[in-house]
Amino acid sequence: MGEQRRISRRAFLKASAATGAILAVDFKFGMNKWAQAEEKGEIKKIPTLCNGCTSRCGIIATVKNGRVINIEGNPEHPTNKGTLCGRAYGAAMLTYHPDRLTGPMKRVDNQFVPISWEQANKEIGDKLKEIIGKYGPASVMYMHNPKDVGKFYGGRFMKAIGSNSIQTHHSVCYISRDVGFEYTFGRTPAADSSSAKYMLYIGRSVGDGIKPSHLQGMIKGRDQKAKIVCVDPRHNATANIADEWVPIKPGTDLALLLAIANTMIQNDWYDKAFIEQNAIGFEEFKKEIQNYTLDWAEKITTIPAAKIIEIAKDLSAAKPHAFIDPSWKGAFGCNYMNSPETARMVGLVNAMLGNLNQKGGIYFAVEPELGKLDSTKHPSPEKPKVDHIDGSGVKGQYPLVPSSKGMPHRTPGLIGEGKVKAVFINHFNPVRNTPDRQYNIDGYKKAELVVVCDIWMSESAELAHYVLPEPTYLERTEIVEPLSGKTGAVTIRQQVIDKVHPNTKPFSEIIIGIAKEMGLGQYFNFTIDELNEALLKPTGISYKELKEKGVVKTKESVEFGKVPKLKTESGKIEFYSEAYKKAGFSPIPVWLAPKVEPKQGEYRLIWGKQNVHSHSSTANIPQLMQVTKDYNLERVWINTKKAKELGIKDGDFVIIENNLFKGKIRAKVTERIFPDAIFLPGGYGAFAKNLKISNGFGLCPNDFVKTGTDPISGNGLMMETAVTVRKDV
Ligand SMILES: Nc1nc2c(c(=O)[nH]1)N[C@H]1C(S)=C(S)[C@@H](COP(=O)(O)OP(=O)(O)OC[C@H]3O[C@@H](n4cnc5c(=O)[nH]c(N)nc54)[C@H](O)[C@@H]3O)O[C@H]1N2
Ligand SMILES: Nc1nc2c(c(=O)[nH]1)N[C@H]1C(S)=C(S)[C@@H](COP(=O)(O)OP(=O)(O)OC[C@H]3O[C@@H](n4cnc5c(=O)[nH]c(N)nc54)[C@H](O)[C@@H]3O)O[C@H]1N2
Ligand code: SF4
Ligand SMILES: [Mo]
Repeated sequence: MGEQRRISRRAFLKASAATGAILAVDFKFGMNKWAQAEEKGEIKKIPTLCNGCTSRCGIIATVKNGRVINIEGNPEHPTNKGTLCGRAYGAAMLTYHPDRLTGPMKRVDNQFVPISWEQANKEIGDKLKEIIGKYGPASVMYMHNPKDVGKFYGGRFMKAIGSNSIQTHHSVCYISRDVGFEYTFGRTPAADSSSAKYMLYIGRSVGDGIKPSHLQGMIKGRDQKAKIVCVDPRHNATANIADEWVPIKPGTDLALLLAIANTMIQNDWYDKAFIEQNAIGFEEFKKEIQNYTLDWAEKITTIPAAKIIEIAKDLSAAKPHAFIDPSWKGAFGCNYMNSPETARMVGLVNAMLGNLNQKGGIYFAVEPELGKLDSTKHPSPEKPKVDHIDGSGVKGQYPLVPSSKGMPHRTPGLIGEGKVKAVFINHFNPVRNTPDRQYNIDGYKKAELVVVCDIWMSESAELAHYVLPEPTYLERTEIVEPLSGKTGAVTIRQQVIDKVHPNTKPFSEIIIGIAKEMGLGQYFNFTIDELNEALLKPTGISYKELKEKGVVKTKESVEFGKVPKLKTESGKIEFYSEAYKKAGFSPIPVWLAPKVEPKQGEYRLIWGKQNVHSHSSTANIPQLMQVTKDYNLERVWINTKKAKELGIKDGDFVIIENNLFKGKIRAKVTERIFPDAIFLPGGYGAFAKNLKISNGFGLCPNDFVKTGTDPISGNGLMMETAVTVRKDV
């Protein structure tokens, strides 16, 4: 034992004296009895849903003496089947985090001062009425993390005030993917990885961008000898499991897919009968696709022609038990000008495999239809008649962008143009999580009213006029949610402990408070329990049972082997889209280059998830931040050869710069990244001063990206940027 750790006789006596003092205290206050009572406290196990990320896995919380002392995965929940990722444990610490907001606040002379809920509701309600009176309801924007409780209460409130201006995080997540699939199949499919023989993952890091069921399915498929190929500029966490990593130049997956389709057609490697029966526009597509030769694709993507042939051949040899994964954000979610077209091509190549609702192919998930409130007792507000102020779904503007999702990255610009006057932000941090810090700060500062509902002072909350605190997910009940999958189910997030900070309010109650103040209380004349009973009614499942189990299966299931009904305009798979044509875009997917082409000496900045963090918000959780520090996870990935040219060694500080931002960070020098790109993890670079652990740590890719929008799907072009890299001297 080292010298300092040896307890001296003097120290021991001192410690004994302190123990004596505690015993004396106990004699006076009965601490021992209290401790014994605590020890014997009843243990309760309550199922609910994790809030560590959007996957919302089922958890079972162990509660003792009013505190959550453990969480474990709910084995019955289809999203995670009993497993949890590390972030779930980090997220559970949020409830007891010292940075939490404890009551409503108002900004006065650039200081936040506590106010009462009555004052907050009255002032926000009055200001909203004034803004609606002066500028019309469309100038009020609601921005949120699109979960059912926020959709229901926020959506109903917006209807009640007559505004369609609703934005979700999709334009910085997966809007292009959904638009691409919408105009191909009428909806986004899922992959049946557990039964596949060949799986192609394009820009999907299954072990980093975690949804446990995706990872579980992929591993099951692999264990049954499926071949897994990962196309990514980076050797990501799918490549760790895959048989093969195929590096690609970022932003060029569309060229790869066009060439795969061409190869399949030229060699008759596609399912002709399936296409004849279920698709339209294939002849026109066939003509266009001839332009996309292997040599052409090799030059654009850097993938050798022979490898492209091999992928096309393997896919078709394993069809219909093969798929290209519908993916999430990485390659075609919201990153490049051509993302929606890449998504369309992913859909069409899958269609050529005839794999729709085939085992080991792609399938359309089923979900139970939930009930509604009785409208004779609970009047429903009418559908607003005004257009979405950001142009989503509006002819002549962004006709193909779903108006329920909108384009939140455009809001600061719309505030600048005087079109948006008030923003209500719930469970969303657009100031940090959309591109271009200064554009965001300048924009939100010009709004007449910014209200933010969060659990702590995010970057967006710092710019608010009013901050309204929610209790954390363990302290509130939300609405019953349908779960989609191979079979349907319903699930619920429910309160497992009393509020730690009694002056916080769940979002549902916050909305009701403001609505009442504005004279719209009639639209919210029900409790959340009454609403949940109504939602559950058609399923025949009792509210009590759902609360006991956390998740209950419903009767729907996917009919494998049968082509599902398609919800496109034509009712068929669309190789040729009339809707695209009407909107002024090519009805057949054609090659579209990325918007930015890095010049000599520049690098494309790509970025993505890490398995221990969610977006930019969990870095403020000390236990998760410690993992980052222990493993140097904040470093920027630079290719070994390039690093050598630049005189950069592993662990050196480097400067990353472009005309928007300059930042310093250590380098991770690795063979695992495409030479002309660098990779930053997306979880760092917080600048909100009250996020005391994450503030100022690491870099955020959004700082290097100029705000822009793709005209087809409205995506925020989050990887359309080039930077320079040099050694810090
Ligand atoms: N740990 C963790 N898990 C999460 C989340 C989280 O924040 N943290 N968030 C959840 C959410 S909301 C989402 S959207 C998903 C995202 O899940 P994913 O989409 O899988 O995650 P990303 O890391 O954004 O992107 C995946 C890969 O795309 C690659 N990529 C970038 N550009 C290109 C390109 O041009 N071509 C190709 N082929 N690949 C490219 C990146 O190198 C990265 O490896 O994760 C979900 N799960
Ligand atoms: N830098 C960076 N930007 C990103 C990403 C990234 O990984 N890094 N990912 C992109 C993707 S894929 C997506 S989906 C979006 C996600 O973007 P966001 O939806 O903004 O994601 P988060 O950062 O998880 O959470 C947003 C806010 O919700 C707050 N919050 C957490 N729990 C609660 C709660 O219980 N109630 C309330 N009211 N608020 C809560 C957090 O404190 C945070 O301020 O970001 C996109 N942009
Ligand atoms: S993937 Fe992890 S953080 Fe996300 S909901 Fe599931 S357990 Fe929680
Ligand atoms: Mo996302």
